[in-house]
Amino acid sequence: MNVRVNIPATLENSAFFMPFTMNRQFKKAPRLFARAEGMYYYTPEGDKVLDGTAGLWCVNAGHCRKKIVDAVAKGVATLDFAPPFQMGHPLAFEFADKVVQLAPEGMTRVFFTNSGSESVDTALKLALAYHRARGEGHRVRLIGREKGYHGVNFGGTAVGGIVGNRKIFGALVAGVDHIRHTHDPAKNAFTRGQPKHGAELADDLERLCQLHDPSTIAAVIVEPVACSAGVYVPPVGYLQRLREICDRHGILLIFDEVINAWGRLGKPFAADYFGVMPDLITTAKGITNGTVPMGAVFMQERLYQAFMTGPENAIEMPHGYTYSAHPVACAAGLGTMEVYEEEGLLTRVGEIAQYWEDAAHSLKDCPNVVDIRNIGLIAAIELAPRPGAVGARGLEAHIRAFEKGTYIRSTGDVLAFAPPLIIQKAEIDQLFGTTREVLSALA
Ligand code: PXG
Ligand code: PLP
Repeated sequence: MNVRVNIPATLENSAFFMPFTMNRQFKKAPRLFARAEGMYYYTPEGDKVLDGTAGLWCVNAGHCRKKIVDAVAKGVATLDFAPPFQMGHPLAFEFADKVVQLAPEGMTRVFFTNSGSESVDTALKLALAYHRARGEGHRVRLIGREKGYHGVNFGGTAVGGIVGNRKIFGALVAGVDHIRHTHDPAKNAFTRGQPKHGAELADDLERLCQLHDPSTIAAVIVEPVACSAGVYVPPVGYLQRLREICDRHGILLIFDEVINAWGRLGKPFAADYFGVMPDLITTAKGITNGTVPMGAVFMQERLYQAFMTGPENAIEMPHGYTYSAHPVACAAGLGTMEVYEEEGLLTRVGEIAQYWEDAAHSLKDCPNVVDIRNIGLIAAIELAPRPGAVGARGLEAHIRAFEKGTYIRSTGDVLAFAPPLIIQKAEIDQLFGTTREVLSALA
């Protein structure tokens, strides 16, 4: 397919205030994608670029999959919008019943949102409301973790632990605290899979319980594998220990699986992979293969039932979005689940994870590489920062890789890899082969 694309003469004065982007630098030298297919993006000039990041960790089945494209086209032509409050449409119920079947056992109910950020704020509100509904309205505190990323709404920014994303936005939400992150390069550098050291870092939650009194804490939210801040894999036994502490004190455990879910680790959800069951799971991204914005919050049956106790003529949860369970998103999601199931994508990563791990760690001898981390179809290569210019080396690697036809993410000086789950061995070789060339030439 050869599509003509209009390239603006210059973007330098464009009205578009780009998100999480160095606007002025980018608009002087834009990097644009004009179309996509399978494992590849194409620039407006027609150059082919291998997608090493599944878009932004979301296009798990690869790009422009016919079944999903057709489902979206049919969906939008059939029902463009339906009000979600006190009204409904069939696809919302069909999709909810479909995704709870794929969700970890016991996650029987689902609340739809339009993004990971909305899922996180929804889950935090559900946690507070759940305790209140059970007569424990004194549980008002929310606990996150250093280096956590939980989106950009106020709740998610507050429980998030990336300093640069928080510091300019004032006091955020009251009553939030954070446990320590799990990154320990002195003991765990170049670990393949889960680090051996660090389960005891979960005990930091016990410290906060003793500081605030556990009866004031509503919920703890963590990413099982923290992705956005630079890929931090949980130490062996760590998540189990968090679960035990939450159980001891009646605290809800929320797994933020916006990235981890939908096959990224070789199981449908990270909760399945690690064998630890949270009370709530937030997700988004891969739920529609990134095609139409959508997010979801899964909850255990007892949480749902706690809300179903008042008079039937009262709204049980005064929360929701204009676009909750949007019909076109539900259509995209149903098409996506069909592709995932037909191609076994929710478990395929198990077959290629070893090859992936070996390929990632083969770059250990490249200049400036100080750590390599991996799990499932996720890898991170951490570079030493240039003196006085943290992040510059990482960004330059990202740009040079793009110029060589490979798209990888950089977050600070960490390069992040998380391609579509359909990737073949030759493409894994290409991804890390290009990265080797880039790193070898990078000062
Ligand atoms: N929670 C987690 C764990 C995420 O990874 C969000 C919440 C927010 O989702 P939305 O859909 O509101 O963006 C995310 C999103 C990166 C990167 O480069 C990661 C995300 C978003 C943008 C960039 O690592 N994760
Ligand atoms: N602000 C105003 C003035 C609104 O009327 C609405 C929704 O009706 C919102 C914000 C929330 O928008 P959404 O439901 O798309 O999140």
